[in-house]
Amino acid sequence: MYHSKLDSFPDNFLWGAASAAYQIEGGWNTDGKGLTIWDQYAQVPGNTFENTDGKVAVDHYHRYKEDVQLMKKMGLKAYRFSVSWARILPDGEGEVNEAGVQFYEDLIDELIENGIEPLLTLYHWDLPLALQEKYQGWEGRETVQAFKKYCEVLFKRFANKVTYWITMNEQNVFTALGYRWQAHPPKVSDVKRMYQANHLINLAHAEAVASFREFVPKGKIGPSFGYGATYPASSHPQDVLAAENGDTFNNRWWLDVYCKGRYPVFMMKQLKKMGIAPEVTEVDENLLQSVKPDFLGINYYHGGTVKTNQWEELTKEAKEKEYSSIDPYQMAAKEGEITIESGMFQTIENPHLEKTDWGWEIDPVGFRVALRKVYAEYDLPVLITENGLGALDTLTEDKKIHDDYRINYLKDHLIELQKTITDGVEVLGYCAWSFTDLLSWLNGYKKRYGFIYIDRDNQEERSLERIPKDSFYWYQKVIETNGDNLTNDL
Ligand code: BGP
Repeated sequence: MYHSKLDSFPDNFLWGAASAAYQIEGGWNTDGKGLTIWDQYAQVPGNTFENTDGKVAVDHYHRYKEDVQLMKKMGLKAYRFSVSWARILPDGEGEVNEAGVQFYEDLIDELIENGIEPLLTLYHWDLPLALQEKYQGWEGRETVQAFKKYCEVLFKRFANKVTYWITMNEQNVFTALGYRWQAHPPKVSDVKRMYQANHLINLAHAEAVASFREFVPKGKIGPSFGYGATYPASSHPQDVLAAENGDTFNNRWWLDVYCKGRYPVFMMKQLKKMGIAPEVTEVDENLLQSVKPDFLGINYYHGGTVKTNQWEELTKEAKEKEYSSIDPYQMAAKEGEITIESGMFQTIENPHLEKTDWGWEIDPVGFRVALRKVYAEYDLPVLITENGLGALDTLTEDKKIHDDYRINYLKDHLIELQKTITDGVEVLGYCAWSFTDLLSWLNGYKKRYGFIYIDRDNQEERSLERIPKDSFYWYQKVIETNGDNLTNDL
């Protein structure tokens, strides 16, 4: 749709920025905090980039007041952060650690006093280590109950202070990296276990939403999903079908469960045939169907492009060669590795898109495509819970960071967001990733996302001084004008 004039951003639009506990807090064993799976994982040489860890991170735990003052200076309307479960329940399920709860209460109070809406994420990947050891983490149903207990501690304590709550951060990402690609704890490579753990995480999400209705009746809750649209490589019907499969595999497998309370039929049937489908009881089904989120949190970095699946091609080849029997499984095994995707789609590069220094496609229009798709399909307001550019920043001698590349990235995405709002999508707010520089899970401290530079690198903590970048002042202006300045110079 072409719009000659764009609608303004809504008056109460939540202009925000985001973070996650492990990536900023530090204080890894301070004030009674228990260990998390990341505390342990990062200690094993070779697991993380240059063995970076979050022991000190950017020391937000001790400097949160200074950070909130910078948020205020920037004019931020909302701040998304996550709570570290092991600060609240050090062993994941037992005694409450009052000092941990108090830390978040102080942070929340500080935000509110400075006119900033807290957006609280319940789970951003730092599972208490004790639960991993006792119950095999998300593979044990006990962990679902522990999560419910943890959530209820926070619901009861902050019901009157926090309106917006996020259950799981990027469930699609952390399950794949943890149980398939061996890049996150628990460093497993087993897709059957991945789908089973993922199912239990769905139950944990649903339990949290159900309790939320009881304890925080006036609040709003939803997941944060790592979402991107799936493009077909061409208009060839096989590519279009592949894109359907890709979308189901990458997105609907989670979004349908969150929003419709059931798994998508085609994918479930496919996983059953492969013997890797999760075991779903009737009680589970009822629980999943009994809850619905209030909004969809969307983390948008990029989508993907796919072409027709490998077996389709191999079968065609076999027919052409007039093989008597066609067994694509065996043929594929001969040609290379069989994956879950083999029979559904093949991912390819998109020749129309530029990439970041880390090879992530840059696709602002895809942001609009993605938001339009989820809004049309699930009929829920969307909250952008992450979007941003990871880059190598240079500190000049006069202590400045001229990050025009980040400004351009954010600006392009925000203009597309404004078009999306003009199209008719209900968007509650936008949280740039991230407020300050922080620890990238797999890329250390040099991949910087923040509006505020932190003086530290992979090996050295240095002064941890906070230095606003050019993008800080640019975003300040965006917020001040409620986004009206974005299209001024178009
Ligand atoms: C998302 C995570 C964030 C953050 C971001 C950037 O997947 O929710 O926690 O890490 O991606 O990713 P990276 O640090 O790998 O560049």
